[in-house]
Amino acid sequence: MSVNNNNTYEDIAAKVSAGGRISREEAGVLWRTAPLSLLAELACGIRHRKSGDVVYYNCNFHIEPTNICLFNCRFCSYRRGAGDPEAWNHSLEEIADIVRSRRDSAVTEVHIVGGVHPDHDIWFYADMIRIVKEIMPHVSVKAFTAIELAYMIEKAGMSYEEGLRLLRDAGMEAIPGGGAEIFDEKLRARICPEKGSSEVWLAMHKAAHRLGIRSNATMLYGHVETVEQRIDHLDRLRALQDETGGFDAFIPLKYRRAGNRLGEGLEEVPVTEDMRTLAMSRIYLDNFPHIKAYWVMYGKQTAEMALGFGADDMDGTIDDSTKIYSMAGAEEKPRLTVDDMKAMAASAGLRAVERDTFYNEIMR
Ligand code: V47
Repeated sequence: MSVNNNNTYEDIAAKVSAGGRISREEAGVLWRTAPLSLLAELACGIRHRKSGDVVYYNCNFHIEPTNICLFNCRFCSYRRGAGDPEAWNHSLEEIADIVRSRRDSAVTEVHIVGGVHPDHDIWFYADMIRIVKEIMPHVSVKAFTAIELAYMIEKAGMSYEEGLRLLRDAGMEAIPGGGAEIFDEKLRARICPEKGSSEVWLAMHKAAHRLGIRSNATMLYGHVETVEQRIDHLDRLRALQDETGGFDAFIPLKYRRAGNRLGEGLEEVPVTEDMRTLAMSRIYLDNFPHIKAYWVMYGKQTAEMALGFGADDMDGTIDDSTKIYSMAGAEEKPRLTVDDMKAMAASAGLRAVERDTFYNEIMR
C-alpha cells in the first residue's frame, strides 16, 4: 500500500476510528501533531473495542534474586557490582523464605526478574522456580527477561527452545517484557552497550511463542531516544506479534533518572508525553490485546490518568516487593490494595476485574 505523506492528523484519525492500521509515517504525524485529547479518544475507542469497560489487575509480588549484574546499563539504578555494600544475592533458602512469608496471601502470580549474575546457571534458576511452585503450587511463575534467559541458556550450551523447555518443565509459565529497552541498535549501543541485542530479545520471545509460552513486551522511553526510534520499536513488536500472536501485554516504561549515569543532565519527560506515548502505543499496536499502565513506575495518580489514555491493565498489588523503580526515583515501598485498584478504575469510569497471568477473570 502506498503511503500518502501529506495525510493530516485528521485523515489518520479517521483511519484509526474506522479500525485501520497506521504506517510508521502516519504514526509520526499523529504523534507530533494530533491534540492529546484526540489521541485519548482514539486510544480509548480501541481499548473499548478490545476490553469493554474492564480494567484488569492481579494479585502479585516480585522476587528480585540479585542486583549483581554482568552488564552495566547507563539507565539502571539497581545494578551493583559484586562486593558493593548495597549488592544482594539471595540463596535458594532465602528465596524459599520470601515465598513462605507470602504463602497465605491472595497472590496468583510471582514475577521473578533480576541482574545477570555471572555465577548462576540455568539449573539454579530451574530450582528457584520449583521452590516457588512447591510452596505456592497455585501461582503462575512469570520469570526472567529475555536477556537473563539468553545468558543462562547460552551458558548451558542449549538452543533457546531447549532452555525454555527446561524452565517450562520446572514451572515457568510466562515471560515478562523487560530488557527490550529501545530496539534501535545505535541507541542501544549508547544506553546499554553490553546488554543482549534487540535481535536476541526478539528471537527469545519468538522461541517462547513457538513453544506456547506467553510473554509481554516493554519499551523504555523518555531518555535520549527520538519519536522515530519509539515508532521503530513498536513496529518491530507489531511485526513479531503478526507472526506469532504470543504477546499478551505491552508496557511503556517511563525512564526515571535518579541514581543512574544516563540521568546526569537529563530531565524526565512530562506527564503529557507519558500519556501521548501510552495512547500512541495503544493505537499502533493494534494486534496487542492489552496495554499496561505500570503504576509502580508512573506513580498512582498518573497510572489512574493513564486509564483515560487507552490502558486496560494496571499490573498488580506488588506489596513492596520490587526495588528497580524505587532505586530510580519512583515511590518507596510500592503497594496497592484491591480496594485502591477498584477506586482507580471507578474514577476512570471503568470496572476493575481481577485476572490471572493469562487474563482469565478470577471470581473470589
Ligand atoms: O528492562 C530499568 C526498566 C525493566 C530503569 O512484563 C527502568 O508484566 C525506568 O520489564 N527507569 C524491568 N525504567 C521491569 C519490567 C516490567 C515491569 C513490570 C511489569 C512487567 C511485565 C515488566 O525496567 C528493565 C528496564 O527497561 N528500567 N531501569 C529506570 N531507571
